[in-house]
Amino acid sequence: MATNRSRIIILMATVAALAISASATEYTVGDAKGWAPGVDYHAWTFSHVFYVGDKLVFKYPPGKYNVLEVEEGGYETCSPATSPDKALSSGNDVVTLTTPGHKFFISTTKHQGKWDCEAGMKVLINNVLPRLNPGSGPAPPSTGKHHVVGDDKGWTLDVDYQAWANGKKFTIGDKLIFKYPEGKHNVFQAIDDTAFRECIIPPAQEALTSGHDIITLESPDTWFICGAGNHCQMGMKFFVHASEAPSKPPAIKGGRKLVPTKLL
Ligand SMILES: [Cu+2]
Repeated sequence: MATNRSRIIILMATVAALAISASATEYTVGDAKGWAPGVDYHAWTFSHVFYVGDKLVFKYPPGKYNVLEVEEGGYETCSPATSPDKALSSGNDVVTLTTPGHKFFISTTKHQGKWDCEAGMKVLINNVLPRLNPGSGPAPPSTGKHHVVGDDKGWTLDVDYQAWANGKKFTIGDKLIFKYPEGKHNVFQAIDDTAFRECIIPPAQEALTSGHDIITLESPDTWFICGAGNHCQMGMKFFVHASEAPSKPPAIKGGRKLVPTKLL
């Protein structure tokens, strides 16, 4: 009896642990390279989508560098507004992403007369997304899956996006995330199949241009094209067919700090 009960408790604990690991992901910043000068953190973040509740682990020789969350300005200029003594410096620093939006981290240390931040020890976590299934904490309601267009290749030339899209299942309410170096590409929704086929670019003000554009699928058929140069003719275009969500999802609440979801 006692054994049975303890087995059940162990089982429940295991299930709980699995549920937690499925809902939050832990990322080692820079993967095997860790937190160090000269690592391309932009490339590292590019292939990830971060959600509220995920953890970042900064690994480095203890005391050599540190980790300080800063505002965008501090990230751009490598000059923290907050006092550097708030920095983490254990060499194995874990930061939980607790709110949606952009997060900026830098090292405020200096080696051989040079700021490590200026040597590349800065990372921008672009647009942390609200968690899809509210677990612990007051996660705002959200629906649908997130799809990074082109997966780790992002939005660029020389990818067969139609093949990419054909291999996925889309539901109305899902979000597409277009990642690309700002200024190189953009994202338009073509008005119909003809405009899509003929690469008719809508008016410029309808473009999404942030380099991290998020579009919510709101209708069964959506056509996406890049309006830069002749990228559309070169194949930066795809068509998505989205099925109705099985049960009507709650309307997406306004006022959330997501990048504009749709321009029509
Ligand atoms: Cu393009």
